Amino acid sequence: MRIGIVCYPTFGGSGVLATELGKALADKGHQVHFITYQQPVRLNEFNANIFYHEVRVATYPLFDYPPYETVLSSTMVDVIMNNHLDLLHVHYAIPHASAAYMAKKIIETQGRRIPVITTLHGTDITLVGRDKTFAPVVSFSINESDGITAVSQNLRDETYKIFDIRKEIHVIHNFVDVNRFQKKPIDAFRKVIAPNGEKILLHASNFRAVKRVEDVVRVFAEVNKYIPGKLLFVGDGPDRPAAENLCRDLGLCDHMRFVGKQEQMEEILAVADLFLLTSEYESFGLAALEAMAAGVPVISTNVGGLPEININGKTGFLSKLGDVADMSRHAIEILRDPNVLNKFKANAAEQAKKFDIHNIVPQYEAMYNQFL
Ligand code: GMT
Repeated sequence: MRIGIVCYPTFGGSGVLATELGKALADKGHQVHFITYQQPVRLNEFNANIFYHEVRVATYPLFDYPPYETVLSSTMVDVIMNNHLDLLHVHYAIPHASAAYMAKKIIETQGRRIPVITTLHGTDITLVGRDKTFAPVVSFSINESDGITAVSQNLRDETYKIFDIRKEIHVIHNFVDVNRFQKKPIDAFRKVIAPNGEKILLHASNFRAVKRVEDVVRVFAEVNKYIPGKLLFVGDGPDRPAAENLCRDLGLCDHMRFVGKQEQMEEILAVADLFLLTSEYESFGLAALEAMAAGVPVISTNVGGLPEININGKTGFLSKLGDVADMSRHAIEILRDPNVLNKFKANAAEQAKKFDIHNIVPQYEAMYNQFL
């Protein structure tokens, strides 16, 4: 098939998932055309079946707000027509689903039809999408998509609750290439982070308010009273200064490192002992799944789709939102006994296999075939 993939090119989960899907489809012999405003961060190796089309918005003195969505639709039309695409798969509803609707209508005037699949990722529904400044367009463009997928059962249910969706939403869980995350820890790297054999705790996100990164710091502060530890923060975003301030207030800066945006998550996860995810909402929690694939147990909140991947008392623990005491207690329970830690590590790695790339990508292919 010739497939167009529209996504955000950044480190956010939807962009990562869309890029990994495109790469996997290309490996299976499909021709994949990425359409976005920047080379996606995980699109970092050459593949003869992968093409990248940049959406370039021209500036003009009249435009206080450059019309990205218009240019995106025009680029979609151009790529569909000139590369004879069979199907368009858009990730994250805003503004990709409405831009795809416009492109689809334009090419219909030229006698071409193309199915549009929209994958809902999370905040496009539960946070941004439900805001009344977006909601009518989001709802309309989801209903106008030929196929709709959600990355968890929870997100599917939330979408039906929030919008009047009259079509079937198929759940296709996010996936991970388990093989890629089974890296041996680099001893020298571990020694730099934890020179005295401290346990390494990890958080990776875009540091948005929804992640509650200050709770991560508080959990670590509590754990560190009983178990010598180091906390690695991967990623960047608006709440990073708040996390840094809190670590200064608590006198913990020597125990924490903010390593910024990183592409080689598998190398970092290979040295980690525990992953912390304290979010207010996660439709799925791809970062947690990547941790589990690397054999890292997860301490998380019990929100959204997280209970669909993190099994309480087995692959980690689930706590109520904001319950720092409970999360700390569970983290200590896992970390204090090497036998317990090893059991949780093995369980986490085993659970991740259910979401392996080889099990999930065929579900997308089956869906494409259904709409072609
Ligand atoms: O807000 C984010 O964390 C980024 C966002 C995105 O779309 O880039 O992530 C969402 O999609 C990911 C991939 O499907 C999910 O794993 C995340 O749970 C989801 N984030 C939220 O629901 C907050």
